[in-house]
Amino acid sequence: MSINLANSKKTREDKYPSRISDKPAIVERADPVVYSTWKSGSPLTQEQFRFYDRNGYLFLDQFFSGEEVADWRSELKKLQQHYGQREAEHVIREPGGTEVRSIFAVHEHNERFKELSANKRLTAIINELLGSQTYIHQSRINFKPGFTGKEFYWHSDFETWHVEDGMPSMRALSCSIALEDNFHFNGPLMVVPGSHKKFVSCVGQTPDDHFKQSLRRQEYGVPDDGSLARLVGEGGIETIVGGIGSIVLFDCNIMHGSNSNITPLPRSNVFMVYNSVENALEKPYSGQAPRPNYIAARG
Ligand code: 6CS
Ligand code: FE
Repeated sequence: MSINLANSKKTREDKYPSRISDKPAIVERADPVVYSTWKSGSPLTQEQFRFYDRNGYLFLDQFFSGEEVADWRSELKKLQQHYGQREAEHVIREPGGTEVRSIFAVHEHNERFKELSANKRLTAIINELLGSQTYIHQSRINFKPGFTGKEFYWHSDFETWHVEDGMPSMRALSCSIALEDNFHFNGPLMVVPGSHKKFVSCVGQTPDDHFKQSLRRQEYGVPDDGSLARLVGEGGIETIVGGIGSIVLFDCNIMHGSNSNITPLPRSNVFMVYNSVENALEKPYSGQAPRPNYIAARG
């Protein structure tokens, strides 16, 4: 169902058209999931490698030690304190509230998180899965504070990164690192295993400056009920729970979301998004202006 977009000199093929029709559609993924073949000596076991390819995510318990995480946890508290009273464009507040929901570009503004983004044990795994060197497309802390942390509705990150940031292919992944315990009851990440192999073309037209709304509560670029029900019917729903220091790698196109947190226990995670250097952002497929650099890094 790909369509050709006329732009400047040459037409550009859009393998994943979305938000161009009032009818949803589901198309097959046209890109590999993993971009290399497993060999002994890989930082992942063959079983882990296969699990990620098949399911679109991989949970690694206690990947970072308590000492490694201690620094990031104290940075987290300092940032939450600092921006509790101060506005900044890369700081997003909860919908209908003032609590800090997300802080973007932490790999740029904070030395400790910059080091984390370049962690060798982590990037060795990620570069193998993506089959190339990688760079940070986006980083953020999602605080999901106790009592007030609102949901992140179901979505494919790639649908947004393709339409609004011009990411050409599915050759990116997110790494979420638990900086607080992620229990089954305080709004942990939920994924639909296997959904990364299907692209849901969403309905509706992207509003201008959509990110000013979508990062608080996303209403465009989200799947229709029928498509979501079909994906869940095929793959079910897995809830990713894990203690501080555990990580989950998830493919750019896996359908995921998380519920509101009505417990006293915050579910604060730091997310690093790695994009292949072979998959640099182009012009947004929506035809609109690119989103700011703190959301989508452009070289
Ligand atoms: O628009 C984005 O890039 C962000 N939105 C969501 C819901 N997940 C990915 C990313 O943080
Ligand atoms: Fe997301």
